[in-house]
Amino acid sequence: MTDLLDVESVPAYVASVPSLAARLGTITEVQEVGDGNLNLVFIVRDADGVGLVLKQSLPYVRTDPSWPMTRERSSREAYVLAAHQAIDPAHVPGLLFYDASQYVLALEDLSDHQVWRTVLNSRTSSSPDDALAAAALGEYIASVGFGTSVLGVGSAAHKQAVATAINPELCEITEDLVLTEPFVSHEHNVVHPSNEADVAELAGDPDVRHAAGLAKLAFMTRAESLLHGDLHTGSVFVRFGAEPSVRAFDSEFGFYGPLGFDLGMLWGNYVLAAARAVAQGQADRAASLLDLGRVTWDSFEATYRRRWPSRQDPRVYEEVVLSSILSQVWRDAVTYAGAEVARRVIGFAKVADIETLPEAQRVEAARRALRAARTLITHTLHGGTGPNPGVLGDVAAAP
Ligand code: SR1
Ligand code: MG
Repeated sequence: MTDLLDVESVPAYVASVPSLAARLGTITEVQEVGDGNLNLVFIVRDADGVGLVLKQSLPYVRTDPSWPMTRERSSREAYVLAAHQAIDPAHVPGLLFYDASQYVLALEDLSDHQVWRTVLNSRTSSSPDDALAAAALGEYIASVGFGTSVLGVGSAAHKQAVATAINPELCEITEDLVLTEPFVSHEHNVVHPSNEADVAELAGDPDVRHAAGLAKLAFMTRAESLLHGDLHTGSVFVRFGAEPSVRAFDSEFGFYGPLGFDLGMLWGNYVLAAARAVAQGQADRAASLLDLGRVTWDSFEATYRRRWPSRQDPRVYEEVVLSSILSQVWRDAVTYAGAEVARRVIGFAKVADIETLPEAQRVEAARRALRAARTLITHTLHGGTGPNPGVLGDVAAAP
């Protein structure tokens, strides 16, 4: 029997878990701060300001309660978080405790951080802080991508982990929302009437559906690394200043998939932020947002190359294999970036980058984003080779 937590019941819940109760004095503050599509999130603090976060999955989609959703996603998030924490603790929140019977994760309190998307959307000029975050995420993606792959753990451990970490229900959401629905007619697809022709241009391009189909197959079949699975700028906490910190949270969509997926999700969100900036008349800032793609790639590649000498079975994994892996990751990432842009403009889970703009700017940002999406999705199919770290800037500069 599970009970949904609320601000009144949280103190009793904490008291019932000795390891959590020991962390806090008398609880003086409980706030529900969940603003995502899926879960309840509480920040709990004592009189000294010591805090922790409780995250509990609901049995349905928070933003659409008629849509049932497995609560086992909490176990998957706990698994991914623990695995990523073991490899790259600096870039994820600490997992303090997991309660499988109540679907509750207790997490490190990061309320001195902000959600990166919120920070990006509030800026009016570019900031070197964003490059810092982009580089940290490249490091994270490469560290956990390499560290959970066959190259990092070897054949038997990888096979076992792939089996343990299956996440069919949440993968199906991504297969539908990211890799199918934006390219077909679907009730989830809603755009401003002035953008309908832009959507028709994208969805009417047979190369877009061809590339999306291949990307979907790869997502469903290529169990390379334990991914975060939903690495958009709203899944990243940042703290800038004297003690910078960048943490990828909300890994409930995690599973073993193509490594380029996490990179592509992030790149797609840089494009969305840039589309917003252009529509706001901030062309220079848009260019620096697109350059974050290069920053993340450079840091990803450098980190991956640093880890490469520790690979399992170097008998056949020679340097030439490293180059091929990096090219494959890059090609996958470009396609997934395009799919992410398209679905955030067209589909069920839209983003504040576009949605909070005044109407005329919103239409312009959506139009630019959809054009970029089309170019990105078809880039590899049209012969685009890589790694080309500047691809996002190239796409934006295309006529
Ligand atoms: C029904 S879930 C919709 C979206 O929210 C999550 O954050 C994922 O991005 C998912 O695609
Ligand atoms: Mg999320």
